[in-house]
Amino acid sequence: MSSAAPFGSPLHVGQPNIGNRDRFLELTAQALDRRWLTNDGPLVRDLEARIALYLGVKHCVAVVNGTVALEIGIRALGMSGEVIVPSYTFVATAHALRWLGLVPVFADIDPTTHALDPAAVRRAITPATTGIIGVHLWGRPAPVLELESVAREHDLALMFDAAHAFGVSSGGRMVGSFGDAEIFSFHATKFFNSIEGGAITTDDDEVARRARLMRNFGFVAEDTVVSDGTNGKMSEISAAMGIANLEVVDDIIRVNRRNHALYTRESEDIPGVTVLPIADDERSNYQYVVLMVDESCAVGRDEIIGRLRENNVLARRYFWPGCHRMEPYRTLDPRASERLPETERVADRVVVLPTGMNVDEDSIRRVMSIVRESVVGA
Ligand code: T4K
Repeated sequence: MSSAAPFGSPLHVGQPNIGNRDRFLELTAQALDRRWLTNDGPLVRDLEARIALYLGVKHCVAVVNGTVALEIGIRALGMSGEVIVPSYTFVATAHALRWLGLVPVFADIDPTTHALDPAAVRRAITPATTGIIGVHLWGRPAPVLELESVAREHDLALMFDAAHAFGVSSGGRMVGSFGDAEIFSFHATKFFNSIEGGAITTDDDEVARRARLMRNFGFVAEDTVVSDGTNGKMSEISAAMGIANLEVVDDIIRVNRRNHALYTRESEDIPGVTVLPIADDERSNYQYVVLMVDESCAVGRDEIIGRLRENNVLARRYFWPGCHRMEPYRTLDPRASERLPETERVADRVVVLPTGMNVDEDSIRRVMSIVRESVVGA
């Protein structure tokens, strides 16, 4: 236990940001009155238009969650055979490929950005490679320009998993229109949420057309099916939450940014730990506060997590141990670790701390005093 009182109720990573409750209830009542609850309803269309405008991208196709967005995006881009992905990501990135019968090929990350290392991507290309999926992990943009060059040189499709990167820019341009398509998750734990939800965004008319068809079983008319498809439809209730949250997105950024800055300041006198920095010259959502525990730190990452948990702070080890050490990938490629030294090193050092609208400055000071005591008192 820390000398400060433990938190009375658990402080979670991922507690949802709930913007304007009254607006959500008003939009939900409208949907109920209309008796139009899903399948390309007016709230979904409104949300899509607002997101496209916010991100400066031509098309936004809203879907039921980020995983289905990945699956539809992969199909809409015509990926097949092998696709290069980081292992250091949420397992959905790899699972979406495997679920569709493709082979995720894991490439190593850059230890400073935690994103795919373009040189490792080049090394992983084989004659069976058809695509690359980069991940903007923690809302920090992947090296978009370098990955676009690799994709162009080798004639590969390029998609970005932007599940963490709603409201983030790279080189002054909003994430959403890089590569051939990008996908988002609007899961409850995300910076911007629609309870469950996601989207495929693209500037490519043909990719958007395919994604729209696939979202609704390939229907173009009441009894005419023209392509493969699935049920990826977002409900009107999710869209109501999305619109209500989008209207206050800048307030959420302000709180997250304040929290990130305070965590950073509080970490400065603790030897061996650092809060992963976010570039000041770009827009960010500051949704992930990632504490890196150096090899020089007096205690290990898991001891810090353990001490936080004893005090009711439910910090997370995202995305330990890396997809390549999870099934079925571990069994399929037991030697993958040899190619992924940076992934392994980073996965062993990360602690994700609670933030969001529900986390105030006093809580942050208390969280960091628990970290301080566990390091300095060791
Ligand atoms: N790509 C990437 C890079 C992703 O990170 C994700 C999802 C995806 C793709 C796929 O998108 P989706 O298909 O999920 O839309 C969570 C989320 O389930 C997952 O959406 C997210 N990434 C991942 C990073 O985190 P878990 O296993 O940690 O979820 P869960 O439900 O345990 O929630 C985490 C914490 O949040 C809990 O400790 C408690 C808190 N929480 C959660 C919910 C749902 C709440 O306080 N209230 C809530 O309503 O995976």
